[in-house]
Amino acid sequence: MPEVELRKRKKGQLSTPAGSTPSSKQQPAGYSAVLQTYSRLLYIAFVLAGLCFVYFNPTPVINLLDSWIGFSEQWDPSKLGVGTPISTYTPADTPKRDAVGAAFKHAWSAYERDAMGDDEYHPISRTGSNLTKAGGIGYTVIDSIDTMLLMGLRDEHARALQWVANKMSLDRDDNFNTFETTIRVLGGLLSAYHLSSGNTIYLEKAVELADRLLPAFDTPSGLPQSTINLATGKSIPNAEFPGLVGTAEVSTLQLEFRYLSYLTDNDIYWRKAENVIRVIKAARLPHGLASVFMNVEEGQYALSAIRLGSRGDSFYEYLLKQYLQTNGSEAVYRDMYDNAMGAIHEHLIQKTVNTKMTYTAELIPEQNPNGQISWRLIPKQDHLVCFLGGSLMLGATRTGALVHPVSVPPQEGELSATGKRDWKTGVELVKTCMDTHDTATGLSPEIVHFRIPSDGMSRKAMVPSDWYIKGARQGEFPPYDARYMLRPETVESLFIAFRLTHDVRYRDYGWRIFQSIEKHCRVETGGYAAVVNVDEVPARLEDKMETFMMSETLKYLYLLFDDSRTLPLDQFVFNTEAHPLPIFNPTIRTGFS
Ligand code: DMJ
Repeated sequence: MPEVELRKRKKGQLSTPAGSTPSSKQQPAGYSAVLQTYSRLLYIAFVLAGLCFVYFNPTPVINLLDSWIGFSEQWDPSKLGVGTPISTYTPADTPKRDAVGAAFKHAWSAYERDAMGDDEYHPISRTGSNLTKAGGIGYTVIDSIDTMLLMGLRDEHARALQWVANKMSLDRDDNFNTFETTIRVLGGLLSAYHLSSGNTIYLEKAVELADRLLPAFDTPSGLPQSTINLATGKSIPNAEFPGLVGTAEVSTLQLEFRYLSYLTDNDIYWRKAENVIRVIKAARLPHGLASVFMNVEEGQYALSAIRLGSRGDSFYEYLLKQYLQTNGSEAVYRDMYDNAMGAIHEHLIQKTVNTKMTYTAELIPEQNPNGQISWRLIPKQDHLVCFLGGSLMLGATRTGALVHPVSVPPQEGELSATGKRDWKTGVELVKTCMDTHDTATGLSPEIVHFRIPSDGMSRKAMVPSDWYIKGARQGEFPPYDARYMLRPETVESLFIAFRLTHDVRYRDYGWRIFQSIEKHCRVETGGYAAVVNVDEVPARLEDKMETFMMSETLKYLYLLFDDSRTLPLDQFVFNTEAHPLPIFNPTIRTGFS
């Protein structure tokens, strides 16, 4: 029927078209007026009844409004997981998982073609480079092996294994970053060892590397130096920050060293790594937070920023993961973690002014002329902080659980008060991290600033209104903050959130990010590159594919879409570079409390 006719018919309300009911034809002339009066009265009665209901029952209505706007303080598991039904298993979304697998192949095959064995890859110039002049240590190869094993890429793995067996050398006479070498190479070797069902080449290399790293711990405090010469064992003080070491850097070696001790029955790695946490625990700041620098001589905190981003992030991540790694058997990590999460909630968690986005601020120390210190809150969040949403949710189901295991998603009564607090904050932080993908490319920037009432910025000028990329100006070269360097933290949290809720919303978010990466970061000749400005289309690319693209970003995306029984979170703990290590019952008595 033509649309015009339809419209006509709606207008002439009681004009009866052919084929309408006979009764309507026989209605008296004043009938429509009476009907209208009745409808109005009925409408007024409804409104009055509604107002009375709100007046006498304000709470459910406010809660409904709150949760609709997103501010709810109520525990509402149905809001946090898709399912009312509790499920322990979700099948793979095979097409999406395989698309991620194809992306990994696109990245790996380009690297293998152009730069096999080099530490880093530059996909636009199709070249490789090494971290030092002394030659590569397998940074990219080792960081990628467990992803190949996970994806079942047998041929690629066979060639990578051959490279490790025949060409990999750690006898490199130059300075290597202790932390980066541990998380990428040692972590990668240990995970490859486990996932390859115990290929001894990986374990031998892991032992060799750990032995070469050990001299870094020979400092007065026991905190490891930032860099170490892998050939001579000479550890080099930090040139940029003399006498200092990054807190996250010294406290993010423990999963790897401890697991190596477990595998080899050699306590030395465990003792050295554990001692670092002992020193940090003793140096505790009164508010329970960690500054980002420590003094390597005395093992005390140096006056420096407190943040969950660079140099702070994985300190908090590894407190929880050390507790998980040994099956909850070391209460000291649980206590330190709970203490830190309490302090984070007290001092760092903030809400934005307009849309109440949850974020973590940074504290910057300021000294007045009398030497007094005060702390200034900066509404700035690194992309790195996006690990925290998933981590808080995971922590809530372990240190904040009243039953084991908790349901998927957790139900009312299964979490303690702090568990509920952490879960809720975790869910909100994941949401915030997703919201910061609202850019021209759909990718999130390296650093985000949030609106605060005193910033003097016009609300109208803000798009989106509650966060912005500082220093970004039309027509000028984009600031560092505006880049997306293929970082994994948001998809890491999405993977954990999905596993703990089975909420398809997290898969949808992940798919959106993956599509943006494909659209803007993919280099047609092979590989993926960093984007210089997430708010510029077409995107300008930087000639670098970070190794964590293959070790973390694509692995977490793959796992997000894979069968939820792959690498279950109650059997594996992921190191900070996404290398899964099995949870075990410790054979070493530590006495650390
Ligand atoms: C990775 O190397 C590790 O996750 C590390 O902890 C910090 N972040 C990068 C990736 O963004």
